[in-house]
Amino acid sequence: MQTTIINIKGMTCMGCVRSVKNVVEKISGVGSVEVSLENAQVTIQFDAAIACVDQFRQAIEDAGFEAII
Ligand code: 9UX
Repeated sequence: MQTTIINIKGMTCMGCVRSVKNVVEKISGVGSVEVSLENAQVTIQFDAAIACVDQFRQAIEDAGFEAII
C-alpha cells in the first residue's frame, strides 16, 4: 500500500466530504480514504499496482471539485 494526499478545492460541508469519500472508495485498489474538510484534503491508501493518482484526480473532478496534485 502507498499513501497519497490530494488537496481539494470546493468542499464546503460534510456532504461534500461524503461525496469525495464515496467516489474515491469506489475505485479498485483503494484501501482507506480519509477526507478532511478543515484541511481541504483527502488522504488515500492504495495499491499502486492497481490504481493511480490520476484516477483519483479524475474521480474528484467528476464529482464537481477541484483536485490539486
Ligand atoms: Mo453541502 Mo457539497 O449541502 O457538494 S454537499 S455543499
